[in-house]
Amino acid sequence: MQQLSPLDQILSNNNLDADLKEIAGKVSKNERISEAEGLLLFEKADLGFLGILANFIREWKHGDRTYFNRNFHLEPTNVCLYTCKFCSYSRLIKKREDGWEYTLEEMLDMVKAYDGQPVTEVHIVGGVLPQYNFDFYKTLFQKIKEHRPELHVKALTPVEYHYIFKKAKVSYAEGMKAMKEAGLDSMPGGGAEIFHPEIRDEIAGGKCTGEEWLQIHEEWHKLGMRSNATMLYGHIEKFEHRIHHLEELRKLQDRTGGFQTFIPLKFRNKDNEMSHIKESTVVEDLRNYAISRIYLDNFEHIKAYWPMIGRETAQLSLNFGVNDIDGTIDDTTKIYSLAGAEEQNPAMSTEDLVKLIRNVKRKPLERDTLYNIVQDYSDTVFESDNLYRGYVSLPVVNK
Ligand code: V47
Ligand code: SF4
Repeated sequence: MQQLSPLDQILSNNNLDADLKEIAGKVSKNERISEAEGLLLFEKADLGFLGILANFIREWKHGDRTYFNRNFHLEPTNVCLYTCKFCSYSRLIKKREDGWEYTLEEMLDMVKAYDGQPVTEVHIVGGVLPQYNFDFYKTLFQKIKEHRPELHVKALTPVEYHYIFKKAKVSYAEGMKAMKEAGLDSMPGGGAEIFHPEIRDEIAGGKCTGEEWLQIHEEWHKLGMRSNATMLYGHIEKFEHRIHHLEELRKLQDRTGGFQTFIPLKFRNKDNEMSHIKESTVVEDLRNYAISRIYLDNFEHIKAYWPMIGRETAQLSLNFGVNDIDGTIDDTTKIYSLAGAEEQNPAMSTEDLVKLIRNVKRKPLERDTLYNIVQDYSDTVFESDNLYRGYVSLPVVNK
């Protein structure tokens, strides 16, 4: 007798609630679920059920393929005008001398430090300060491209763009066009937090609104360019705010198709103004990945940011809708380690990453930022593997 797939078992389970069964039916037919159904999943679906649905979609879209990239981070400054309550940087504006504010030359030197290394992307993100204005960033992008044209520049978020365009008195459309001409290749997903003003005003008041974040991405997509999206969850928001956030992203993606990847970001509570809030559990993190995968039917990729959640949860997430685990970054990023992320010096070699993926029976593929395959590591043998392969003719040392 043929064995039923996990999803077929759900569909033939007479004890399952009718509303959950209906959602499973929709997933099996590749149909979109509604906002009310998304909320229902958050409120009552258990981890096992969600994992089966999300993994069905993951494997239907990507099979076992699991992507990572080789990138490095540049953070111009860790001082910021804004005071987002979840951010472990924001206090530093009062103690500016404790932070760093790199010059253009210093930043270019940091890029040059990677010369000859097989990185394909630089991810630039940091605090907002007046000296990092429209002209500064245009020049930075131009100079990086002059130095290393093939390096993909994934830089800044609508938080910075909104601020610098306003100061330079240019529209979002003009501003994004100028950034593209200067060498910007794509936009990372940061600054999204939670779009709903009820929550955003409370935790990230003063910076661009949710609507403005979406408008800037829309202008960027209209230029034929790609970007990512994030959601900061697990603090004071309710499930309905998460669904509102996902719905806004899904609507924009229907209009433009410009998003590549959705990255849920788990709130970490160390050393910020929300330290009293308990962090979400691993079960809740996995549920959130799975529901994101189910809800965002028009997003190709769901990414787990391993420095934030740790290596083991990243491995688990590959069964809950995730098909990308970001890059082999090094300790040039401090945003998360300052906030108490799992990884204090988040460096993972390509070998570590490949083995992490292979150990859970998935297929590791190095990609570039736009998901072109750079290398398939399914069968790669690493130098260190040979150490265990029986070079037994080592000289025997007599004591
Ligand atoms: O917008 C800040 C978040 C984001 C905390 O696009 C925090 O490939 C949790 O967007 N706890 C920036 N999160 C990082 C980001 C990102 C990361 C990796 C890949 C990509 C991509 C984008 O970090 C901020 C904010 O939401 N953040 N503080 C904290 N305490
Ligand atoms: Fe500034 Fe970004 Fe931190 Fe907010 S999250 S305080 S905008 S660095």
